[in-house]
Amino acid sequence: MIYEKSMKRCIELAKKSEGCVSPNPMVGCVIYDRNGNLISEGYHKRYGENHAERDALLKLEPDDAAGGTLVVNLEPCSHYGKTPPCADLIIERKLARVVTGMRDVNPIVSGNGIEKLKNAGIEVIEGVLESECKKLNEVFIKNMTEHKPFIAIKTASTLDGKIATHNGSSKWITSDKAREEVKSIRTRYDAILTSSATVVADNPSMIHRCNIILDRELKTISGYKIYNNKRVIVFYDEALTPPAGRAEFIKTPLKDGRLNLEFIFNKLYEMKIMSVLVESGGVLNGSVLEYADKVYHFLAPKILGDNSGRSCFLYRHLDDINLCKNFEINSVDKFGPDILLTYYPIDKI
Ligand code: AOF
Ligand code: ZN
Repeated sequence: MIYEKSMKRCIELAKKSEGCVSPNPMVGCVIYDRNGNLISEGYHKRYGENHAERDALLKLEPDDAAGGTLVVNLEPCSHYGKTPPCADLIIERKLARVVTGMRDVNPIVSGNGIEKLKNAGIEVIEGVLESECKKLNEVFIKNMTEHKPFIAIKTASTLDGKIATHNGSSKWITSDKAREEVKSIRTRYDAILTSSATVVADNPSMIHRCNIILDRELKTISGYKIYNNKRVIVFYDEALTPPAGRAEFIKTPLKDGRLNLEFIFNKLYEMKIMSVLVESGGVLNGSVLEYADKVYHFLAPKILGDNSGRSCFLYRHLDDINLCKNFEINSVDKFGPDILLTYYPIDKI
């Protein structure tokens, strides 16, 4: 397919905005003139700013793109939002052809942008590198279709799935290179979520613009490094009185003696926190697994072999191997001596 290379470039451009456009999708755009020469590129840089198509078109003189082709990873919008509709500008600039990666899942756009272009006599080619385009905007798709935040889990274990010895010794399982990659993964998410147990055991900094602590009994107040971050949200048992402090304390109902995760994720969505990276121990990882959309699993080429070592997912007792939760491996990458597996659940617990 001749537009695949251009779509790859759109995805590359879109990724430049990783961590900056939430709750909007990441979008990149390239434009060719009537002779097939690349004449402009653009992307949606920041929430509230120009969409990718507008960014690319406004770099050109009004007639430059006439008769040309515009390639974009998402259906051009048809609505008046923070900016006028991209579809209108494309029509005004007299493009002959528009190539898209996926339909917009936002119900106010979905299909309308394509229809507007077709009604104006523009040729539309849809679905180029569709699965890559959908992966790129997996957070946006989850948000728009389910009205919930996208939940990812990051864990780092030995080959035998251990994250610490029986007495909690865990520093460091993976290499510097793997830990650098963790920092880059964090920037893609609106918030990092951890448990009071991890804060108390490891006193991590987890430097981020928004940190969430699940702290039923309010054990972690101040002093811990995580509280030095820009924004800290603490979910705690609604029966307790919150301490004074600069964190945002949120009263939370319990379910089976634990903080109710469903309530927490709904609350986070209300607070416009569209994606969450969970970085914690096996117990919270196990509880979150039911809600998880994706797992980043670093594996160090080591075996702990201790039968009371702590595992990365700890939440049940089973006798039948057929009851395993199943996943689909998405990618395998190497960071120094370690590998990073990313995988997606393919069934419910
Ligand atoms: C595009 N190109 O680059 C983006 C699109 O709040 P607004 O006005 O920025 O509108 C956000 C909606 O516009 C968003 O939910 C999605 O449907 C679409 N985003 N569309 O054609 C872009 N970022
Ligand atoms: Zn738009």
